[in-house]
Amino acid sequence: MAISAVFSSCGTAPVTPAEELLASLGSAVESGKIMYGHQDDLMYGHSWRLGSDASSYVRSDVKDVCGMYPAVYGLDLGGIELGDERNLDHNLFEQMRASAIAHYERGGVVTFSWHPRNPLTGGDSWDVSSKEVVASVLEGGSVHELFMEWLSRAADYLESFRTSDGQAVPIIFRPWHEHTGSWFWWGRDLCTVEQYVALWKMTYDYMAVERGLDNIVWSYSPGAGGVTEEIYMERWPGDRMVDMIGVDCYQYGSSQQYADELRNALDIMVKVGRKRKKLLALTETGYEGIPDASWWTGVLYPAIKDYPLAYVLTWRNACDMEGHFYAPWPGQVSAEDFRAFADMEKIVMIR
Ligand code: BMA
Repeated sequence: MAISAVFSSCGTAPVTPAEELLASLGSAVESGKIMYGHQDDLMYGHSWRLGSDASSYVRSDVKDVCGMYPAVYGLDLGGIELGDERNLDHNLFEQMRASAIAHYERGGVVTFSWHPRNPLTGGDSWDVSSKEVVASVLEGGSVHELFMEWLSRAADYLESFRTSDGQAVPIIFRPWHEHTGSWFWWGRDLCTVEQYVALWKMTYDYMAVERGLDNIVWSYSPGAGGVTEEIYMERWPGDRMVDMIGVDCYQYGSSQQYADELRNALDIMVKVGRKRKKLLALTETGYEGIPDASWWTGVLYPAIKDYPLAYVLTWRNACDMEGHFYAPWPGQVSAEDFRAFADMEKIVMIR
């Protein structure tokens, strides 16, 4: 199913680029569509990486398999905070921007996660050696000034996404994700509820209010593991600072375990989304290495099809890590099944 038919009408009268995106996502959800997304799709694939000459951004493992691009293109800001030329997965920031604009101009949607360094220890996002990190970036903390500089670099970058005629590209931004787990420095055991909420508020106030970035759709995405409605909402930043809600959920064990965990999370999101009037998405998912040849139509699709999801995004196809991929490539065991998934009436891809 190709996207053009879906994105023709907007419900209310949106004013900002972010509101326009929310309105079109909302009408797609109302018509029962779910967009398919893939992280880093245009940057590299299972056995290739963009060179310096790749100006047209046409290569994609997903397209090589089914002839269509994912409708949602995920990217990560990690590294922007230090002004790096490349992000944590070796993508040139400049190429990320150019490919995201190309994707938007094809009719697609762009989303960013952020795995920033640890501002207190100098380690990475996964450095959980100190429980003082969130406290230290908040106002009055020892690295507050440094962290505000990090936020300003991220804001500069997100602000720079413009089409050739100067139109701002809307971006679904998903900061401080999987915070119900404790593997990132902003995770559940690493800061208090108040500190997490203050971190979100500081990020939002700086980017949305002080800098006035009106192209950002704010997305909240806890992890699925052991989540209850109470845990899902424990660190809720507030209705004003969240536009969409999601969940990150991967298959590690059996398909049944995955489907159960996913449905549990999606049921919670349906309740929360209804109450707070927020759109829903499966913000990260996948089965590493996709060893199940019918995973797409046999496991993922049945688990999501009855939920009003704006999109489902599978994680990246690393070209430099053996077996670390979440979308098929030509010849991969689930490629044929993925084609059937991509052709489903409900599933939205772009050409
Ligand atoms: C993780 C892995 C890492 C990667 C990180 C950020 O899930 O894929 O290799 O660096 O996401 O993209």
